[in-house]
Amino acid sequence: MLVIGERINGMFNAVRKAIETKDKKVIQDIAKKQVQAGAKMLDVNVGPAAADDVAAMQWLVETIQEVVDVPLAIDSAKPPVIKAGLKTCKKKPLINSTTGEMEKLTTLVGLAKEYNAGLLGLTMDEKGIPDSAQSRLEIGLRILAVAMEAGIPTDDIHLDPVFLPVKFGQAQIPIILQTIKDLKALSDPAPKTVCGLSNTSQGCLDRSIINRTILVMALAWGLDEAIADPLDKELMDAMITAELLLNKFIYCDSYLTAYRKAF
Ligand code: THG
Repeated sequence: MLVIGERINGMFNAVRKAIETKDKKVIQDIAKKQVQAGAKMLDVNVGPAAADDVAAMQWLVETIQEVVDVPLAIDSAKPPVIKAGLKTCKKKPLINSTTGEMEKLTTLVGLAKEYNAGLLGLTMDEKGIPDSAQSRLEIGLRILAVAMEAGIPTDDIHLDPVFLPVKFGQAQIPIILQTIKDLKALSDPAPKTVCGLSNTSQGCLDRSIINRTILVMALAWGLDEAIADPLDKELMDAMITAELLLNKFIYCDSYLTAYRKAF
C-alpha cells in the first residue's frame, strides 16, 4: 500500500512554528525521516494558522524538494493554495483535495489537467459528510464521472470515504469500511481508495492501537493508500503483515525485513 506521510502539517506545533520562522531544517528533517521510514509520497498542509498560506505552501514545497524526491500531495481546502503548490512541484503531484461540490470539483479538475496531477476526492459536498454508505458512494461516483469526462485517467483518481474520529462518529466506522469496498466497484479499472488514517484516533487516549487496527481492517476492505504516520513502526509492521496475509506478496520468515529491502 502507498503510505503518504502525514507529518508535514501545520496542525503539528513544530511544523507551524517552522513555517512562521522559515526554519528549513525542521521541515527537511521530518521529510527525510518519513521517506526513510517508507513513505512513498508526502502530504503537505500549511495548517489552519498560516498567515500567508499561498506563500507558505510554496516555501514548504521548495524546502521539502531540496532534500527528498518523492512526489507530494498538496493538501488544502483552498484552490489558490493548491495551485501555488502544484506550480512548485517537480514530480507529478496529487491534489488533496476536491469534494463533490460542483464549483470546486470543476476548478480542481481543471487544475489537475493543467498540471498533470492526480486528483483526490472526498466523498462529501456542500451538505457535509453524508452518514450513509450509499450517499458517500453517490458523491464518489459524481467525482469519478466529472474527472473521467474531462479526460483524467482512472489511475489518477483517488477517492476518500472520509474517516471520522471513533470518539465522535463510532457508528460511522463500519459504514466507512463498506464505502471503501463500494468505491472499488464503481468502475473497471477501479479508482484508488485513500484515507486520512489518524483522523480515526483523534481525541482518543490509545491512538496507536486504534490507527493500527483500523489500517488492517481498511486494507482488508480494499484500501489502497493511507495518509498516515510512517514513523509509527508498529503501524508499518501491521500494514506489512496485513498485506502478507492478504496474499499481496510471498511469505518468508523474515518478511518484515524483506519487505523493507524490496520497497
Ligand atoms: N483525507 C485527506 N487528507 C487529509 C485528511 C483526510 N489531510 C489531513 C488529515 N486528514 C490527515 N492528516 C493528519 C495529520 C495529523 C493528524 C491527523 C491527521 C493528527 N494530529 C494531531 C491531533 O489532531 O491530535 C495534532 C496534534 C499534535 O500531535 O501536535 O492527529 O482525512 N484526503
